Amino acid sequence: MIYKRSSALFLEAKNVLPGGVNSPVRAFKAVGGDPIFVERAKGAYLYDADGNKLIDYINSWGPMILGHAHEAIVDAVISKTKNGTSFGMPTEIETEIAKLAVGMVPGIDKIRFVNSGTEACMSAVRLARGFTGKAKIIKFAGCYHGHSDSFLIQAGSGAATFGEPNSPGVTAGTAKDTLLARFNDLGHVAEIINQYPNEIACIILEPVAGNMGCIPPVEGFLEGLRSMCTDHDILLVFDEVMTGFRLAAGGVQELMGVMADIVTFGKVIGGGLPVGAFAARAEIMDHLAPDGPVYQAGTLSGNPLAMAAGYAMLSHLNQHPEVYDSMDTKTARLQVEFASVLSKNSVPHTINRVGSMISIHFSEAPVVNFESAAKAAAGDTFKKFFHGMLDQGIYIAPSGYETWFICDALTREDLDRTIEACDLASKELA
Ligand code: KE4
Repeated sequence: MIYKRSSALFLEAKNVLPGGVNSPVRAFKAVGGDPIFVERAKGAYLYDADGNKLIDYINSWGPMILGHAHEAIVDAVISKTKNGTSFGMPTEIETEIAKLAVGMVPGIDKIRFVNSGTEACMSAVRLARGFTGKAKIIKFAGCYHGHSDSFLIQAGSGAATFGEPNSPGVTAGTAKDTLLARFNDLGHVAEIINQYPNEIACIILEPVAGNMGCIPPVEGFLEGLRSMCTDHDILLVFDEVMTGFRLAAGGVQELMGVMADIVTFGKVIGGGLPVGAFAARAEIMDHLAPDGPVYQAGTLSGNPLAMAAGYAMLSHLNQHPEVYDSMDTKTARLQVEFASVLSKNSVPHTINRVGSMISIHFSEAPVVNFESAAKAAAGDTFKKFFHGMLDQGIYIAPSGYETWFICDALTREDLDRTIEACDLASKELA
């Protein structure tokens, strides 16, 4: 496939945008080559600056669960735009989407909307600290909660891709309050809690990790965290920015039956517009300004266009629960067929999947935490696989630390083509 115009656009972008992008992981640093500039998208397909048609397995890193330019969402945004785009005043649509989200997600009474997943997670941790009066947090190596200082300690996603888990600019003062645990290792968490009695405000995690590739919680892990938090007055924060409204209407809390104290959202909740959110029972949320002492604010929080897109998205998912079964079936087929072609081509691999989150780890060993994920992502295998798939018109995340994002617009033929591409691309890996 030809990418001449994308390369030219990238050259121009680099003159005025750091690294030519507005988010590092888009720059193809981990896989080499120039990033592809997209011109438009519809359903499961991207149309790039050179006129190539690609099957999209990023879907804007998760939000486009129904496929691109879904008419219900486009129509909602267009009609809302005609009445003005932002007021900095309360609007009814904010209450409508809040009621809908509270009805779909278990264990939450109130929700605060912000503009990104980072802002949601940053605010959730401030709220946990304000509510408990304690300073330290536990996060897990390889989990990514956005680029707020407290989280850039052994983060996943782009930070891991760059091999700079501890970002310059994060002070020692901040880092000392972030304690790092091994994902899927309850013993390690217990050790840390015993080391810092009565100092830990919350444990924050991706309940199904997606930023070190897809890594499910092992049996009992979430339940163990829940009981440790209850026993030690620590708030359990589920970062469901990626899993929320994707793995089930009620997210991982519904799917796995473990309840968090605070849940954060992003991606799907905004229907492709900039929306993040954090939610909890009223006792916790009422600690937020203006009623409570914990300050949090935002000029464009609850922006009417973003709320309209999010409301259209959540309404569709709420009225069409069959979307979840459909995506699960499609992703299960990819899992089975990928395993068969990778085995046929003697490529060492482990495929992790939960619902419509799936990733191929190029290692025989089970991938259960950041260390094992990093081993699988090391070397050039993923890079070769990425370009092998792209050459055949299949666009997956340009990093071995990401998950494939499935959308429900994928047809049987799209899946056939993806499997064929995986067969051809993996033949070059053995
Ligand atoms: P944003 O600030 O990027 O909206 O959300 C941060 C975030 C928080 N929590 C989880 C579980 C996330 O996955 C993310 C963001 N995900 C990455 C992709 N893995 C965003 C892609 C990017 O950085 O451009």
